[in-house]
Amino acid sequence: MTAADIPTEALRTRVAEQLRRARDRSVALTDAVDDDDLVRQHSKLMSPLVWDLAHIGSQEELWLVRDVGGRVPLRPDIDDLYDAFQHPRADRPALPLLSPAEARTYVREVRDKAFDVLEHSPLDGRRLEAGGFAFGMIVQHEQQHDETMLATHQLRSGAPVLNAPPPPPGRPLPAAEVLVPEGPFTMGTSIDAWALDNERPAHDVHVDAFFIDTAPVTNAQYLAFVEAGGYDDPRFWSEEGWAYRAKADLNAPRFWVRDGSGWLRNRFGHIEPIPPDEPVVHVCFHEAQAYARWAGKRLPTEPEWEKAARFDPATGRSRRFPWGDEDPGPEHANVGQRHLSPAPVGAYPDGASPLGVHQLVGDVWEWLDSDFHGYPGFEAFPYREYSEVFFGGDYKMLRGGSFGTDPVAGRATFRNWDHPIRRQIFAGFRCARDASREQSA
Ligand code: AVJ
Ligand code: FE
Repeated sequence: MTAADIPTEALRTRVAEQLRRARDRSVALTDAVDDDDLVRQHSKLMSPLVWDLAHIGSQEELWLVRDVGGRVPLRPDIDDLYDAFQHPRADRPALPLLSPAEARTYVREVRDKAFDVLEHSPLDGRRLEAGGFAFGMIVQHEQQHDETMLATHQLRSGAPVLNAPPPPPGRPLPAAEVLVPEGPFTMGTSIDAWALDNERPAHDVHVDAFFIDTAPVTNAQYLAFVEAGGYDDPRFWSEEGWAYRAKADLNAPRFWVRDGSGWLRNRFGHIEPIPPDEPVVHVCFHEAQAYARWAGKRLPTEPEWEKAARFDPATGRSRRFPWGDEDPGPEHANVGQRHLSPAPVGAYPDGASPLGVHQLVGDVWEWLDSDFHGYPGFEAFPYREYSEVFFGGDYKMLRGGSFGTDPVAGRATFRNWDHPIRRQIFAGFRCARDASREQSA
């Protein structure tokens, strides 16, 4: 949806639906475990689930109830506890957090007020309200934390508690890679009403011709790298990657479990065979880069990825999604936690880009060889701590969303970033290579 095109009452209905959908997911992710599991830290990398829940409410109170609504604060006393910049994740379990029951009551009370604010907002006028931006931002914030909570579930030990049907079957793809022609394309957006500050403004970027894989690297392909001794050969690793590989003793993707001479995986508590045709997931940037070098390729850059995902050579336009401008249906992409794993390669022929690149959106976030910076003309909005404070930091870009990313935060302009050593996120990658030699030949 480009919310700007929608009449106000339809937009209000749309916002309400999106708020409800996000909350249903947050409730499902937190009701799936007992109170003890909600307050426990399952990994130093993650917050206790009950922190995420109350933090979702806290951001909603800040932006919708107080700022948009101009209402009196519900709980000004807890602002600091749920400010992500005040307390690193590792410290959060020791804070005097709201109990699970208190957190549930709090997010419900905030939501009741937010719905009242929605009823009265013109969804127009000031920039925060135009096109329902603040509501869209808060929906995306909740869905992003839901994906984070899903990653916490993956880190949790004990019996499985989440269920979903398996993804659709894969199919052979006509080609392993395609040529993306040289030339400019429009990167980012200035018209998508719910696009966040770091996706703006739209601007032309020249991209040299390059080849990009039509699918993400699969478990079978990655296993070949593991078995070929890729983890033991410094030629394939950057200096920084090699040092981290040694320090963290990396030898396979996270959640792969040794089984005699082979491997199984732990997926949300299920120990199971590793499906060969699914995109590999839970690798860090350094592992992705080492694989690409071993394969004689490289990771795409962020402009390359976005051009492959959005550029329509027939019209020269950039699309919202690889398949067009409409939001993903179940035939387009593996998103929204409909399934609890990536789908095998070729499972979404209707989701391919005009150039024939598959599964750019959904399945796994894709590591890219680009750092996080603002686009030319970037303006922090509505707060510097969403994007700007991370510019120039030790981050690599990720694009396309995973099986755990809701489509509301999964458009092809959406930018994600993380430290190059992180493996708990649902991240994989695809490879690219220069086309310059072929072009001039
Ligand atoms: C955009 C996914 C990197 O989780 O750190 C959540 C999203 N920002 N609350 C994160 C976010 C504030 C952010 N990422
Ligand atoms: Fe947050």
